[in-house]
Amino acid sequence: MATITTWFTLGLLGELLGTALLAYGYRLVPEATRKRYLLLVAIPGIAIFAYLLLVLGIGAIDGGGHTVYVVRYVDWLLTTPINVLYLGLLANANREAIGKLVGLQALTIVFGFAGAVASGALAYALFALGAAAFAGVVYLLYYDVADAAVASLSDVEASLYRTLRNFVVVLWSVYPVVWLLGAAGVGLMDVETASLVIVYLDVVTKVGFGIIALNAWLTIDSVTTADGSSVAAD
Ligand code: RET
Repeated sequence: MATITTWFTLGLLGELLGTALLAYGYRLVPEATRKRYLLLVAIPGIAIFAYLLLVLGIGAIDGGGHTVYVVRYVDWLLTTPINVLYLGLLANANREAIGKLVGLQALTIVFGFAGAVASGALAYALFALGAAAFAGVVYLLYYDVADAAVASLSDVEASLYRTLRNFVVVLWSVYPVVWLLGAAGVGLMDVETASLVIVYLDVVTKVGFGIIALNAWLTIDSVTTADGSSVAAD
């Protein structure tokens, strides 16, 4: 029978393959966007370590009657701010907007973790704070940062911004639902099912985000190379 370790092993393989694929793409994207592209490789790259620890059975603690996977939160604390940082940089948003975006996303994860180890009403209060911080992230991505994208980017690049932004908002919104249904919340979803869903989402959100960007840069590069104009720099 498949156990939780099976899901973690699949997650590890997914993140390994994804990182290798995205690393290969580094030499294919336009030179001016390469530095920023490294962020996309780092996102699944960091998760390799998190999944390695999970497979080895390291990084889980008891959160008052249920298991809390600390490494998972550490992974998210590092990678989700990097992910929104990439969106902010892509949109040429100002420092203030990028700072808020990264800070609020980090707070989302910190509050979610605190809620997972707390119990009773406090757990839900902390969850609500995390949800409020995440609402701030979504707001910025749809308004301030989106406005910056429209004002500074070509149509194809602004369209890439919107695709990546929608991908993030839709898929990331499943995480708080799993938190609520899982052991940290009402407990309708057992730990194994929640882990399966999260492993699947982790690989799709991290690797999928990078592949969409890679694919878009390859297209943008071939189009602009063909007509002789250049792509916006870093
Ligand atoms: C928590 C609980 C508190 C409220 C909210 C949450 C959102 C978590 C998110 C996680 C995204 C993780 C990703 C991982 C990729 O590997 C912390 C569950 C809103 C958005 C993208």
